[in-house]
Amino acid sequence: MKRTKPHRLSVSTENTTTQTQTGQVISAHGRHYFVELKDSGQVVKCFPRGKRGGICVGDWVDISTQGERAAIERLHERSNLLYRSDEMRTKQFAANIDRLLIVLAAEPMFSEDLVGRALVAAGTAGIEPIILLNKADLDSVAVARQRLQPLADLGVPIFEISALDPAQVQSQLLDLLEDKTSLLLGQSGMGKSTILNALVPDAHAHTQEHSAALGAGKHTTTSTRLYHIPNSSGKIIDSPGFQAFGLAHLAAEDIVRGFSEFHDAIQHCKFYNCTHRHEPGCGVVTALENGQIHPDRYALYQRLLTELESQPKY
Ligand SMILES: Nc1nc2c(ncn2[C@@H]2O[C@H](COP(=O)(O)OP(=O)(O)O)[C@@H](O)[C@H]2O)c(=O)[nH]1
Ligand SMILES: [Mg+2]
Ligand SMILES: [Zn+2]
Repeated sequence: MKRTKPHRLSVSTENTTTQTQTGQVISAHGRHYFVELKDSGQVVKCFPRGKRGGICVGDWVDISTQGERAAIERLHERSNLLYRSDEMRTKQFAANIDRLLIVLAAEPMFSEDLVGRALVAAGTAGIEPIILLNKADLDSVAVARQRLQPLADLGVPIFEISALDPAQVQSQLLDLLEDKTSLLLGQSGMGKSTILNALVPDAHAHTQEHSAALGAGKHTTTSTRLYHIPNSSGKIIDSPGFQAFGLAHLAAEDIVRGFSEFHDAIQHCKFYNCTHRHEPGCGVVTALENGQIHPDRYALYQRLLTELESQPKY
């Protein structure tokens, strides 16, 4: 669909045709975005038309280009959106994701609380989670493996990898990533950028080691970015680390849904509106007492509900 616009003095008269094209947002930088065009693969710097916030990496958009200028005109409907909310602010991780790759390591030791939250967020957004237990070359991996046992028991797939061995990472992960868009998520220092480098050698993602070698001090990924995996139809998104993972945007029912091990137990609750805390005849509390629900998971559930209740109401 082509439309001719009247010439304006400030614009080059060579190209005044407005073109509308579809593309995917591959990185977001506050005011502007980089969009990869679906047809040509060309990457275009775009500004949102007007005050349209909320566009994030992974989004499909229609853009219009006129000469050198490109504007995002329309945001396509998303299949999902992964985000967190902390202290009244929401932070979007990425949209249209098939897989959440939760990257963990024993050095520094990962936080079980944050992993639990990421799993709840994935569950409620309908995104399949996979845990990548990285730095498997270190002896300390045994401690991490043990701490992950409750999640392994729940059926969350766990892959042990060493990102320092790219050939091994490729043989373990490439099949899994084929045809999918996967998001690398985890605390900083767990090895996300190193895994990305193993899968996308020309991503040149700055790892901390890289910069340390250059004497530039620690460098951490500061923005989210989508990459194509070479010789694969898979896409992978690297993201900055996070220290908090608030879920206050979720309703209590969403939180419950994020705990798959509660599902059967809930069938036995006496009250239909049971919050699974102090109600008599609660199936979840019974399952906890019988050792069918792990106490750490139940404690996380209680923390999430308490946080939800302490949110200001509008
Ligand atoms: N021993 C070991 N170190 C790793 C491994 N993967 C990453 N690292 C190191 O861990 C540090 C943090 O890695 P980085 O990829 O920047 O983590 P990110 O913050 O999650 O992106 C760097 O010094 C990496 O060299 C691994 O599999 N084994
Ligand atoms: Mg990084
Ligand atoms: Zn209950």
